[in-house]
Amino acid sequence: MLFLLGTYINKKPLKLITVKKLLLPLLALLFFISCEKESYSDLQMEQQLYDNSPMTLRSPTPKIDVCHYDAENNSWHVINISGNAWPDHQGHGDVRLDDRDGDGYVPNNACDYGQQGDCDDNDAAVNPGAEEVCDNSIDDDCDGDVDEADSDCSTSCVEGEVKIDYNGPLFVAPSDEVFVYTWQLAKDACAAKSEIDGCEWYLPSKDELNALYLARNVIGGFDQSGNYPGSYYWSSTESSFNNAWAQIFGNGLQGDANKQSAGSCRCVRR
Ligand SMILES: [Ca+2]
Ligand SMILES: [Ca+2]
Ligand SMILES: [Ca+2]
Ligand SMILES: [Ca+2]
Repeated sequence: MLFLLGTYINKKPLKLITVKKLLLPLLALLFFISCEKESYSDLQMEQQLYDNSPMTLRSPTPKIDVCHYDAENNSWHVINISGNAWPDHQGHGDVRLDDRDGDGYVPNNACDYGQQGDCDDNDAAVNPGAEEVCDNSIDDDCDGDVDEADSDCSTSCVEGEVKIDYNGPLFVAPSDEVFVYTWQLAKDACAAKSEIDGCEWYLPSKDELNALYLARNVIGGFDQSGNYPGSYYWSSTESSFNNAWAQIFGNGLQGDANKQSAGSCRCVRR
């Protein structure tokens, strides 16, 4: 650089304006070299610090957000602390907000922080976006209602349906289907009923049908005259290729009947 500068000075008379023109790029160059050296030495220092640092510095404890009470201002604020510091904060009644179970929801908090409402931040299956499971004694969707008390577990598919207990809850339609049917059409009638209300109705099995007969006065609406075909109820249980089981609701007798004969149909669901 100095050599080039010397050559330039020899060829032309040195004027003040020329010196200015030369001085500025020269200073810029020196500044650039100086910054480069500084950054390099910073890097070296950081590298040394990293190499000599204890394990905790190399793998820092994850930071967590906590909702912290500021007594001076009587207000709550989110502060970001080291996970190690959490035990010290517990005594302050702080609320943790780091979504421990990773389900996307944090607990309700006075800081109005994040997607709130996680009533169990140790169980990713429990949060406001979950579906209520109706038999686990847990408020899965965090709406304050557990299992059957939750309207999501409402068991009503049609008005007046009756729940009886036969190998668990068995729900019975409140009335017979409107016609008498051959066996296949009786099965179809329950399938069609499901299409209408979205509930999974089906023609009861032979044993389920007998449970209906035993509870006939609680359920109501059966033809108990004993007359064919209205008092003959189809079950879904086949006895042969051509026959299926039916039950007479006049006397409770079960017998197999030709699938082409007529009978009443009472749909059930689980
Ligand atoms: Ca959570
Ligand atoms: Ca949860
Ligand atoms: Ca539940
Ligand atoms: Ca619930």
